[in-house]
Amino acid sequence: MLRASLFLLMLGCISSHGLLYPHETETRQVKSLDGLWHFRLDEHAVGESERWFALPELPEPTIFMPVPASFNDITQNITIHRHIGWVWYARDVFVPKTAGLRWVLRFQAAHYESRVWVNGQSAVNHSGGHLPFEGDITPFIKNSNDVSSKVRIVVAVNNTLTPTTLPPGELHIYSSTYRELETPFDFFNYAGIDRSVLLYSTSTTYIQDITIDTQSIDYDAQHTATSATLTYSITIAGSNSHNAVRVLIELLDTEGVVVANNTDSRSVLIVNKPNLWQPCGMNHTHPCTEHSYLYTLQVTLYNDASSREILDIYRINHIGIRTIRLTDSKFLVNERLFYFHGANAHEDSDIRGKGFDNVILAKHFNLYGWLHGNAFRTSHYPYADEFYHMADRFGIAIIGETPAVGLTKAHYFSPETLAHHKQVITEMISRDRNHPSVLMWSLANEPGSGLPEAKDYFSAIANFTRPLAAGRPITYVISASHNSDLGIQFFDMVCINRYFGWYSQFGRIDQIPDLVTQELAAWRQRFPTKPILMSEYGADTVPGLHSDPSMMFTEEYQKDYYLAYHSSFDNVSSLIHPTTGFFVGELPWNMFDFATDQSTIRVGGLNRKGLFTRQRQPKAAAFVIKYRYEQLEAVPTSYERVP
Ligand code: GCB
Repeated sequence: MLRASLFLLMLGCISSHGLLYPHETETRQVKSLDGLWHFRLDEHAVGESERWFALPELPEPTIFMPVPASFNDITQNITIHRHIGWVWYARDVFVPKTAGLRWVLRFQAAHYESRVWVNGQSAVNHSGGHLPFEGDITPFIKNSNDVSSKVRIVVAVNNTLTPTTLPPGELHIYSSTYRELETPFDFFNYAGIDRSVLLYSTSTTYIQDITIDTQSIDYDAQHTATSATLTYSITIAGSNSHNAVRVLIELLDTEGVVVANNTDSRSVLIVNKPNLWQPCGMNHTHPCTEHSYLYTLQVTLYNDASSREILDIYRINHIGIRTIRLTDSKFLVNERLFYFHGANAHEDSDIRGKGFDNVILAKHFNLYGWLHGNAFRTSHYPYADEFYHMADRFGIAIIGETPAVGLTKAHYFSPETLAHHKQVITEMISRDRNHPSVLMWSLANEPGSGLPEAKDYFSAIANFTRPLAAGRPITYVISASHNSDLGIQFFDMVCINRYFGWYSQFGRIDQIPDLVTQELAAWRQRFPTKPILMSEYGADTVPGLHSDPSMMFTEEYQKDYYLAYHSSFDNVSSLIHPTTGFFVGELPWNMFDFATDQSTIRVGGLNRKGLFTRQRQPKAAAFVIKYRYEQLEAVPTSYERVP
């Protein structure tokens, strides 16, 4: 029921980043700028001094470049493939001029450093790939006598990584023709405008940000949810900072019925008999091919306390009611044990590189459904928003990871990197926190966490993130040994990547079970109150290569490799041993083969640890994992009461 008291929001006193997904509503238009843009390399870095942003056309030679896509694999030109430095994109667009609207130019991501000009004027700059950035371009739109006016958008993007970027990198200039970007991570540094570009409108006074979390769920004796309390906050921004507006917050079920509402900008919603969002692939939930329950949050902004004039409406259609709790040995979702069993991935595919594509997106989720895989880590950077939307829908758990991969040298743990890391964490959590599928934040992958510098660095990262974490546990993914890591003590869970039988004990599948058992026991002994997850394990496999007995790189070896790990996992699994187990999940490396730098261990420039090829066809091990996950799905789980 609508509350009687309507709170007036005074504008102008609230500031927040606001990375709401650009959805179309009654008050918002969204225009896609995806398509073919004019593109050229800037090999001598002269574009900015020659003011290419102010020219009617980019200087020749230009080519057509699809957006979104990484530029590297679109042509047969090796110079474009391995280009390091600036590239330029340009296109014109018609923006309808409408009084009372602001137009925002939004880049879902571009890698790495971006500068954007609109009609020759600097409109927005951003540092860092994998996360959106946007700018209000209304002031740059020319006045004309027509109802619409042409807008020229020019974008320069630079993929050079440095010791203070995330991920870090180092440019080595050996001669005028020989430059290499050292990338201390194992994936190709694809670049360009690799996610969609959108132009969207809002009213001049608008809903800037929304946060919503499940605070608590009450259950009856049969563990049926009787009520849930959600906390939310709404941020309003706009041109008229002295105006008073009011806001209506409504939660709608899948039938469109309002089940809770409020008129405070920051308050709670109480939902009776809520339908819970459930992660898929557990005995008590649903298969990963079926939908989880999602509500819609509708926020309506009215002009003032008395008028019914609507200024803005925004809807989030992926609200999941669920809680997360970690005990010393279990990962609980809705107070029931959750066991991560999926596979890690990369945003990577033929021709597109890291370019977003709905075809790849849909195939991704169809294959997780086929595999009975209920989780993935967004290794090693935040993925495109659309992955989170689909994961919410199917109940697939996400461990959201920052691009802090490759922090392997002491000088990378600098104050500059720390400041940027905090900025990235803020942007990632601001963008992704309302997705119920995000169950944990991973703040780095395989840092040099045994280096003395790592201790203070990760203490600072943990302290910074904890108040922002929106109810999720925090972690980072470890390659260091149990007795050398200095940072995980500040975090909630131990996630380890281990490659026994691949990067060590070559060909010795027989050694794997004991090594895994000892490894898990050693971490448990050091951190008896933190659950443990195997966040990577895997073996490169060339599809079609066979041998019996199995040899490294064959399909048989990959099968044997996985089977050798599983008995050791099961001995300490919290799923199989609810009272003594502490091992909460397994994520093979990798779901798909993916591109990386050329080297003697990367046949064809690919990391071939995929259960599937880069073209998304299964290798033999995919059937082993599918069979295992079907078995894991059948294990019944108990309900843990909050003490
Ligand atoms: C790892 C890294 C991952 C690599 C993988 C490998 O530990 O986290 O980025 O791709 O090993 O295959 O070497």
